[in-house]
Amino acid sequence: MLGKLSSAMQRYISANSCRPDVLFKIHSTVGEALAEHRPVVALESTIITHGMPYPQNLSTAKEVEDIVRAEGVTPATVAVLEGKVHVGLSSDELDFLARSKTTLKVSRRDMPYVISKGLSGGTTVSGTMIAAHKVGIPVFVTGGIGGVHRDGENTLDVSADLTELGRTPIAVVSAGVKSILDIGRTLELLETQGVCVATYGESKSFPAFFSHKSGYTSPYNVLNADEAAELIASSLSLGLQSGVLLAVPIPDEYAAAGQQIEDAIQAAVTEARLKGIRGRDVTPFILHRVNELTAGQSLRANIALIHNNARVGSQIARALSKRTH
Ligand code: PSU
Ligand code: MN
Repeated sequence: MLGKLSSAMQRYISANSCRPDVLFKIHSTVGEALAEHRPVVALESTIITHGMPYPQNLSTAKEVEDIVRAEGVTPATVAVLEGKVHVGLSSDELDFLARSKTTLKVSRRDMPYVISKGLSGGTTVSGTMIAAHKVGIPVFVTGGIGGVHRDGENTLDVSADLTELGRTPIAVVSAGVKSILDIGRTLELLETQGVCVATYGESKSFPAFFSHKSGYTSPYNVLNADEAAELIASSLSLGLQSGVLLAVPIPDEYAAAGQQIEDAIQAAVTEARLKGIRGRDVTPFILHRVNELTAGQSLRANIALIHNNARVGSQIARALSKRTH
């Protein structure tokens, strides 16, 4: 009986796993680009649903897609809509995500529930990496990844983004790690997970999202898109099954307001603790409070660095596509 059940289950799983028509909806522009081996960049959507306020979330999502297109690359924003993983969104779908107040934050652990219930949500870095990998997009651009939270050694609040980077072969382009997190411990855990971390540019200094320097260094640096592509190609050829993290420093002109943002982060982290904010709500709460406390300065810097990451990530995707096809 058990044998029968499990073989039926096996058939069910293999029939449904990754069937684009059942679990995935790939936008035609993305499907065509992939079929023709043209470069594609994956983009996340928790930043839209939980990372930025309306309407800047919507304008930023559209600007980022436009930047990617202007680089000759196809954008593939990932989200779960009514229980299907969408890879590439229409303008109406972006609009829905940006305005909705009920969408969930979808990380690896949330995927089964959200899909089984036909719900909708923005995918985090970990959720987006899973989708990008299933459909064959090797490069993914975001603002900042999750990490080990401050006091994480006691709370064990460690983002699933870090373990995802350890188990899914995707190159994530980000501006490093926000100093709402414990950057030193985050880098330690990335090492344990076998994630190849490199700063993009001439310095090995590991950027802290709003500033070039976190006080920590990356093990490596890559000078340009070609070197980054070479690094990613090597990781893929080795079949390591782990990810690569490329940390792109924020453009100089936006890196100024460091201390004010740092003070706001300190206040927001303390407030989150006093209010007993836990689990998936911690990061959105802190992002929201830091934006309020800096009168929008953190949001402006955030938008500028995502634009920059989109440009750099697209150039990397182009260089990688040339190498592999
Ligand atoms: N950091 C930001 N903006 C964001 C996020 C992180 O500056 O929007 C989002 C990303 O989607 C990231 C997620 O994957 O938060 C991490 O959440 P958590 O810390 O709960 O793992
Ligand atoms: Mn967490």
